[in-house]
Amino acid sequence: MPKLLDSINQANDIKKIDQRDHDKLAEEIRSFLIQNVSKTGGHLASNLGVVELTMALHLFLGFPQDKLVWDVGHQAYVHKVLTGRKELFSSLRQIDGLSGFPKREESQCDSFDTGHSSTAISAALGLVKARDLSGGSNKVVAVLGDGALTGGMAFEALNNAGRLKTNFIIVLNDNNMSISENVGGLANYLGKLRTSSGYTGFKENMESTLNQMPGVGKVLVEKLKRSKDAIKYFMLPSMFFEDMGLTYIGPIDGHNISQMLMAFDAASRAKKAVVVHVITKKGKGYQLAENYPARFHSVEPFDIKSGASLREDKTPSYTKTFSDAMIRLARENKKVVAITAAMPFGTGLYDFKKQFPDRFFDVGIAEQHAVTFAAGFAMGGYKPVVAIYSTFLQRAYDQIIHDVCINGLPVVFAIDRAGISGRDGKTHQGTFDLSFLSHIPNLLVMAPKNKYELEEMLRYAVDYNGPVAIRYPKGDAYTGLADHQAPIEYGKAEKLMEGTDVAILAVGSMVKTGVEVVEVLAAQGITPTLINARFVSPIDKEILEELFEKHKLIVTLEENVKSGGYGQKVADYLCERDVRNVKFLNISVPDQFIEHGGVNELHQRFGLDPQSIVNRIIEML
Ligand SMILES: Cc1ncc(C[n+]2csc(CCOP(=O)(O)OP(=O)(O)O)c2C)c(N)n1
Repeated sequence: MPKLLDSINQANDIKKIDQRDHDKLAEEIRSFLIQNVSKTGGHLASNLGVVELTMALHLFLGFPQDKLVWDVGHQAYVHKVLTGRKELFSSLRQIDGLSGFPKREESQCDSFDTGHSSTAISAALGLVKARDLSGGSNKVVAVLGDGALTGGMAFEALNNAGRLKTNFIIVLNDNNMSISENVGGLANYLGKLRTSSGYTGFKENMESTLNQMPGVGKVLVEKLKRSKDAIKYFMLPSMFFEDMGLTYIGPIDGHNISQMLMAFDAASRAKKAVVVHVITKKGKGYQLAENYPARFHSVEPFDIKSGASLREDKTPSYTKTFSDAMIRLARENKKVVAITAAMPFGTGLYDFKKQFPDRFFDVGIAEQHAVTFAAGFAMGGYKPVVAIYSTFLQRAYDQIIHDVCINGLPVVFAIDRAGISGRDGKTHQGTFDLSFLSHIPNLLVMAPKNKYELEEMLRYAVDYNGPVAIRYPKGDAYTGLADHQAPIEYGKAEKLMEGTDVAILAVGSMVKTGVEVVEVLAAQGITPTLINARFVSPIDKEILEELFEKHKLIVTLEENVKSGGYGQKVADYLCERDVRNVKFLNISVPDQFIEHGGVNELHQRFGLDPQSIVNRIIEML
C-alpha cells in the first residue's frame, strides 16, 4: 500500500489527506523521523512530541501566506517534512545539507531563522503588526515550549502582546520539559494549569450545570458572569495570561488533532492575542525517547533498537574536564557555586548538581538573569561559576559589562562550545566571544590548549579576585600536549617551541593545530616558534616584543571571527609599536555566519586546517 507520506510533497498537501488517515500519517512521520535522525543525528525527542501539533497547524494554516514562527526551531523537522523537504532529510545537519533549524533560504514556509530560545513571540508579534499596518489578513502563529517560556524575552513579548487588538495565536507547547526538567515557579504554575480542567472547559461545565438548575440556574449564571473575575481568581489558574490581556484556551491534548483544530479555530476569532496551551509528550512514539527525553533531546547517530550512540567520544572532552574540575574545586572551596541556564547536561554541571545540590542553580533559559544573579552571588561573598555556551552568552553582554565587570566582581564564566561548534549551524557557532569579551575592561579572557590547562585556568580563575572568562571548544581535550604545563601567570603566554623566522601564536583549540603546522613546516626546513597565547585579554606584550625582534613573520591562529579577535589585537600592537620589518598573518574565522557541518569540514572550508595554514605561511614567506 502506498504510504501516505508519499503524497506529501509540498506545503498544504496534508489538506488532501482524509481525516481518518491522520493518525496513520502521524505514525509514518514518526517512523520517518526516527529512521533519519538515527543516521544523521539531530533533535529527536522534541520533534516526536510535536507531530500532531504540527499537522494540526498545517491543516489550520495556509502556506506560505500564513506565518508560523517556531521558538528555538529545533522542533521544526515535521514542519520541514510537510513543506516539501522530506527528500533532503538524509543530508540533515550535514555540510551544505538540510539545516536542523528553520531557514528562510530553504523554504518560503519558514518565517524566521532561529536557534536561540524565547524569541518567537516577539518576532511573530512584529509580523502581526506588519500585517496590520499593511492591511493584510494572514494568520500569524508563534509556537514555543514551556522551557522557552522561562526566558525573559518571552515575558517581555507577552507583556507587549497583551495590548493587541487584532488576532495573534501563541501556541504554548507544554511537555513539562526543557532539555532537562523545566525549573522554577513558572514550571509549577504550568503544572497547575495542566491538571486543571481548563478555563474554557470549566466555564462551559459550570454554565451548563447551573443552567439546568430549575428556577435559580439562569439568574445565578448571570450573576456569576458579572462577577466573573472574582470567581476566576479563586477557581481558574489561567488568570496569569488573562490578566495580562491575553485570552487563554486550554489545556488541550496536543496529540488530538481535531481538538487542536477546534481550539485554533476558536482562537482565530478573537481580536487579541490568544494563548493556546497544548500538552504534548516529549519523545512520543519512541519508547526510549519517552523514557529518557533529555538524552534524546539532541543525539548523535544511534542504534534504534538499543538507543546507543554510534559516535560516542572516547577521549575526555573539555566539558567532562570542566565537570570533574568543578567538583574538585567545590570540595576545596566552600564558596564555589555553579550556575547554568537550563543546560545541566550540556555544560557538564549535572554531576556537580548531584554532589552539591545546594550549591547548584539551574535558572531556566535565562542567560541574562544567570549572569546578574551570579553578580549578586559574588557580591555576597561567593565564587559563582557560570557555565554557558559561547553562543548563548551573547545574550548577556550587557549583564557582563554592567553587572559583573563595572562592579569588578569575581564571577567565572565557563564558556563551552567556543569556536566552530558544528552541526547546529549559524545560530550556534561560538565564533564571536573573543570579540565581545576581550574589549571589556576588568575581564580576563583565557583559552586553554588542553584538559590540564583548563583545570589550571579554572583554579586560577576561582582564586582570582575579579571577573574571568575561560572559553573552550566542544570535543577532545586530550590534545597530546600534556608535557607543557607552565603555571598560569597573569597575562602571560606560554612558549611551547623556540624557532626562527616564523612565530605562530595560537589561541586555545588552535594550539593543537599550531603543533601540526609546525611539524609540517619542520619537514620543509622551517622551524617556527610556537606560542600558546593563553590570555586574549590582556595580551602578552612582553612576549610580542621578543617575537618582533627575532622573527620575520608573525602568525596568529584563533577560532573566532577576525574582527575584534586576538589577531587584531596583536596586529594593533604591531602598528602601535611601528614595527616595520615584520610581516603579519591573521588566521581566523571570516566575518560571516558559519553554516552547519562537521567541525573538521568547516575548518577546511574556512582555511583553519593545518595544511591550509601551512600553505598560507609558505606563501607569505
Ligand atoms: C538562549 C538559549 N539558551 C539555551 C538554548 C538551548 N536549548 C535548546 S532547546 C532548549 C529547551 C527548550 O525547551 P522547550 O522550549 O520546552 O522545548 P522542547 O524541546 O521541550 O520542545 C534549550 C535550553 C537555546 N536554544 N537558546
